[in-house]
Amino acid sequence: MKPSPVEKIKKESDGLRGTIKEGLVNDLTGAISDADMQVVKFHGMYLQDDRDRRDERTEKKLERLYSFMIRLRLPGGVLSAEQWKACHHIAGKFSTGVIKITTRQTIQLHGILKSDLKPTIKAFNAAKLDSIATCGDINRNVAAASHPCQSPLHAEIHGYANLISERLMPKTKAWYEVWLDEEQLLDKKEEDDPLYQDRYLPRKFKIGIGIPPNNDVDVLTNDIGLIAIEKNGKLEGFNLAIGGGLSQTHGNPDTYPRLATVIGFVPSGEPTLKAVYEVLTIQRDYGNRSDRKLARLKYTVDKYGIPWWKQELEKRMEFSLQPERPYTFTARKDYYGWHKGMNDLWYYTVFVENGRVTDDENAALKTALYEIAETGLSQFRFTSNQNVIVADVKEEDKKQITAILEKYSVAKFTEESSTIRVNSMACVAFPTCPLALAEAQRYMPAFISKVEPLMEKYKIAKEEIIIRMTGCPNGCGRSVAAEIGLIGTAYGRYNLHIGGDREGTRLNTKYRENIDETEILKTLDGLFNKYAENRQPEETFGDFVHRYGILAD
Ligand code: SRM
Ligand code: SF4
Repeated sequence: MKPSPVEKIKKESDGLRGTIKEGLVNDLTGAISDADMQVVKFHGMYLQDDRDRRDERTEKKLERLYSFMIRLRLPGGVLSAEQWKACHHIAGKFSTGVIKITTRQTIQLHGILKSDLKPTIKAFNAAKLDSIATCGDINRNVAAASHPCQSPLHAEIHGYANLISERLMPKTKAWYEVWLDEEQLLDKKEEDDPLYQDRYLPRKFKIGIGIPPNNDVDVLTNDIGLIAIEKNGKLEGFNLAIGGGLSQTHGNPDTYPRLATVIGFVPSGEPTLKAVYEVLTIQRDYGNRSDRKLARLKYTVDKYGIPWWKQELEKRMEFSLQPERPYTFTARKDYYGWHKGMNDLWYYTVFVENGRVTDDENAALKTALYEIAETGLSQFRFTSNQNVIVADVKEEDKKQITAILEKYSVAKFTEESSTIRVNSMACVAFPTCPLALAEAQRYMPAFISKVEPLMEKYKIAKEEIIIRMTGCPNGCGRSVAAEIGLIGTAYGRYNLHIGGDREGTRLNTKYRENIDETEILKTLDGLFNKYAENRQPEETFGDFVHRYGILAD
């Protein structure tokens, strides 16, 4: 089958250099060439335009209002106070000013002009931060369980996130050459890349590490999910799960969301790293390079089947997988407010609505986090639910941090927001995402304000129902893995999905198609009524939907 055009672009990109340097100095346009658009993704950036202003620009016969989004590589999502301050200043100087925490524990800045790309990357580099391989057909930011209070394994697991990220980095030095003006290597052989070669992977690749019993990282939605197995407080190794991925395309029945399948156990240390590496080599060699809609690992897993995968993986690893070890997930959430870690340090999880760090009518969050960073008394950890943890705070410094959180209404917004709001999540969508069909993060807060009274009405306001919205079926806000998922179909219209479980081990199912807000609220009203009247003690909304046969309606 004929390779997709992106395959040619990768191969001919001269180690991901393309003609980016030339494109940067072409001031006739705010954009870059179509081929370079693909190449810069591997450097952690996307060419976008302001979709709110497309019509106005077309009318004035102007080119689209182009700018770039940059996404950082932050395995496990940790920033020091100094790095937070740097991000704050970089965001203010070169981007829209909003620091966007993503669903994979990193940050994105939007609205960066082409002429500001190099200064932005240079400023990040000065803060020891990079954006290498956070997009493109390559391993992305490695996500890991966020809450240090919850497991003695936490620090060790974060060590793995870093090790895996490093091991799966591309060998090309293009990022340093293009953005930091470093000298070109004299001997290109140093860039020989046994993993990615010159073709990289057929498609994006994601790895998450979870620590039961909290599945805050949504581990099974990743191409590779590593589930930490502990015995007497020590890490024994990981259950290895492969083939997770959430995207589907409206009207294309060959595409589907899938949770990863656990195929066995690998001991900690080198065997884990080897197993991960070889899953990538198999996907590199067997993944679909013709149809990008069918190129994710999940399709390669289903095409060849689990027995074949195990056999091929064992052959390449040169050792056998052990039988899967027992584990249970009981939650998938962030624990807001102050909690004490096993290391005697304190952690305050701040609710960041849809991951947008800014100052607004609810709280002066951006100012507060900057002031906290200035004290130098904490680190910052991002969660896969788009929140931030003010982390590693000493007992004696807690008071000072609390005062700042209170002064700027951050504590109030975190502690007094409704249960449904703090368990909600939405992807970026308009105005920057080129693939958005409907609003998500700009609409979700107002939508939640309309769901809250329904929950009050049926006295279920304390239920921790997971609700998520995405502006299209790509699933960036993991809407198909929610108890209630809204998936954009057209402007103002969504498919309503219900029945995912609270722990992240069962996807939801489409219940109503292409409905508007009035219809969504009416449907939820009916569902909440049934749930309030017929649920069993402790039964979650997602489980009730299945037991009560709602999906057959
Ligand atoms: Fe995503 C594409 C934003 C997590 C599945 N995603 C995009 C792009 C880059 C649009 C594009 O291709 O031009 C979006 C940029 C919007 C913007 O303006 O910022 C975008 N994705 C995001 C983020 C920022 C959503 C958020 O609000 O936090 C998340 C960044 C994560 C990160 O830090 O790396 C984000 N994307 C996800 C997730 C959730 C996850 O990984 O846990 C998924 C579903 C899981 C999965 O990968 O299957 C996801 N994004 C996609 C897809 C569908 C991929 C596929 O298998 O077909 C696309 C479209 C594509 O790749 O063609 C996409
Ligand atoms: Fe864009 Fe769709 Fe992802 Fe939302 S889910 S950020 S609309 S690609």
